[in-house]
Amino acid sequence: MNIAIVCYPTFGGSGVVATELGIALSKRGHQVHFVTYKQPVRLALLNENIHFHEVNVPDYPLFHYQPYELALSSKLVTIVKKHKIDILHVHYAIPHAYAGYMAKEMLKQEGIQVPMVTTLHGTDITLVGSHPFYRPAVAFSINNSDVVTSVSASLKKDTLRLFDIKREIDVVPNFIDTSQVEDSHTDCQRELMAQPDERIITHVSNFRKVKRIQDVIEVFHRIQLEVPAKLLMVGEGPERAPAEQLVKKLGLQEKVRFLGNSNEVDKILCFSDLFLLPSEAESFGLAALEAMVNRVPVVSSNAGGIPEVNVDGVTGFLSNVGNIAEMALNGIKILSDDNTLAQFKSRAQKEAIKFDINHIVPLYEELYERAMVNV
Ligand code: GMT
Repeated sequence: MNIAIVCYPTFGGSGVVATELGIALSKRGHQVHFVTYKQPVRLALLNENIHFHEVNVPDYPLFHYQPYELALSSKLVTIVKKHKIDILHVHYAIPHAYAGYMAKEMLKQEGIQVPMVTTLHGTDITLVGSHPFYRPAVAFSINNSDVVTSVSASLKKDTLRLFDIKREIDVVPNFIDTSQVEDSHTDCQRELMAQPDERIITHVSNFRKVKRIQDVIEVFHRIQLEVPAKLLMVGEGPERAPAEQLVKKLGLQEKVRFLGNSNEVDKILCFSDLFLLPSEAESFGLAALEAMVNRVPVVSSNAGGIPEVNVDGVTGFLSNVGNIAEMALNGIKILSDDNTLAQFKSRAQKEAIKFDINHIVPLYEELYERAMVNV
């Protein structure tokens, strides 16, 4: 198949899922065309099956806001025609599903039918998409996609609750490439980060408010009073500066390291003992899954789709959003003896393997076939 994937190219979860999916599809012999404003961060190499098309929005004095959707839909029209695209797969409803729909309609005028699969990721529904400024356009583009998927059952429920949806939504969970993890474990350099008697606790995110970064610091503060530990904060975003201030206020500067964005998260997770994810909302929690496949148990909130990934008492623990006292106690429970930690580590990885890429990618291929038959 010739597949066009529209996504954000950034470190955010939806971009990572879209990129990994495209790479996996290309390995299965499909021609994959990424269409976005910058080469996706996880797309290291292009090859004969992977192509990248940059969307440019030239500036013009009249534009207060640059018309990205317009440029994207025009680009899609050109690419569909030039590369005989069989399917458009848009990740994150805003504005991709809307631009994809416009491209489909323009192509229809020329007698070209191209089906569109829309994958809902989370904040496009729960945080941004349901805002009255966007809701009608988001509902319209969901209702007018040929196939719609959500990354968890919880997100499907939220979509049906927040929008007037008149169509089926298929749940296709996020996935992980377990083969890559085994490779990265060959050079695990724990000694660079902590003393032998210290546990390593990690958080990875884009440091937005929804991630409750202050809770990460507060939970760590309580854990390290009982168990010698270091905290590694991976990522960048608006909540980094307030988090650094809190670290200072609590006198934790020697124990907390901010590492910024990283393309080598697996190498950090390979020496981590615990992952913290206290998010306010999380449709799936890809970061938790990435931790688990690297044998890192997860102490998290029970928001959204996290319980579909982190199994309470098995791969880690779940608490209500904001219950930092309980999260800290759960962390201490996991970390305080080697046997318990080893059990959680092994169960975390076992559970994560259920989300292996080889189980999930064929589900998307089936949906592409279905969309192509029904268009
Ligand atoms: O919140 C983020 O980290 C970014 C955001 C995105 O769409 O780029 O993530 C959402 O999609 C991820 C991939 O499907 C999910 O794993 C995240 O749970 C989801 N984030 C939220 O719902 C807050």
